[in-house]
Amino acid sequence: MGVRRGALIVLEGVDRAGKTTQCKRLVQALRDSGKEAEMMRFPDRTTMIGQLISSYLEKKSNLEDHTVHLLFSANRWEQVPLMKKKLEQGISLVVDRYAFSGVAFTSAKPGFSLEWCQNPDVGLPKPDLVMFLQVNPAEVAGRGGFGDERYETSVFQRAVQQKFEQLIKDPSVNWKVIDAARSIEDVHTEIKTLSENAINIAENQPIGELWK
Ligand code: ADP
Ligand code: FDM
Repeated sequence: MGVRRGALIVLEGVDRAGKTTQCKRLVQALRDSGKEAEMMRFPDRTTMIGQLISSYLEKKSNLEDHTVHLLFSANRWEQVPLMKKKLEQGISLVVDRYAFSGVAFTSAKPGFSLEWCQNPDVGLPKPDLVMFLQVNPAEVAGRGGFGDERYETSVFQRAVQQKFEQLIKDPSVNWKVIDAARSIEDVHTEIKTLSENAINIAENQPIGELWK
């Protein structure tokens, strides 16, 4: 009997929704219950492509909008061999942002259709579960202000939020909307339960292909 594969679990949501906090808590909880789990995040700023993206986000360089979109996608594709290897070894991956951020952020810019934005990510490993941490901007104002990076303005974040709301309607993706305005602990409890279910289901299924 082969090793049961791990699950690909993604957390999405706007700035300060609690994605990073919850990814870390989830990995710890899964490990505590004897499951193998690792955290990943996109963009992965450590690679050569990631460094181009990081410099763009820090406003140290400018990149044409289509170009940077394709770099974000390439930054996911370059991790695919490693992701598949880990999943096949039985390690569940908990991922802070994925292709959905890619589409929501670029399509919030003028002149970009959802379809054009999705195309470069078609065929990526399909998440077994995507949790959207739902908050309204007024509720998270107390979690601190915006930083200085590109995209960190309330006007742009509202446009991004609307694009996420369109993406969530896609029934080909296993979306779960989480009320992320609750305490860290309450949000964690729900995320952990959903993730454990997804891990149990995924272990008997092949890895899917996103948007295909
Ligand atoms: P994101 O990764 O979505 O930008 P973070 O996890 O970095 O969000 O959280 C942003 C800030 O809000 C951090 O200071 C974090 O401690 C705090 N925070 C996260 N979740 C909650 C919550 N449920 N309630 C209150 N504060 C939170
Ligand atoms: N972002 C992230 C994109 O525009 N496209 C993508 O494909 C991804 C994964 O980059 F503003 C944006 C979203 C956010 C920034 O910030 C990354 P964090 O703080 O590293 O998540």
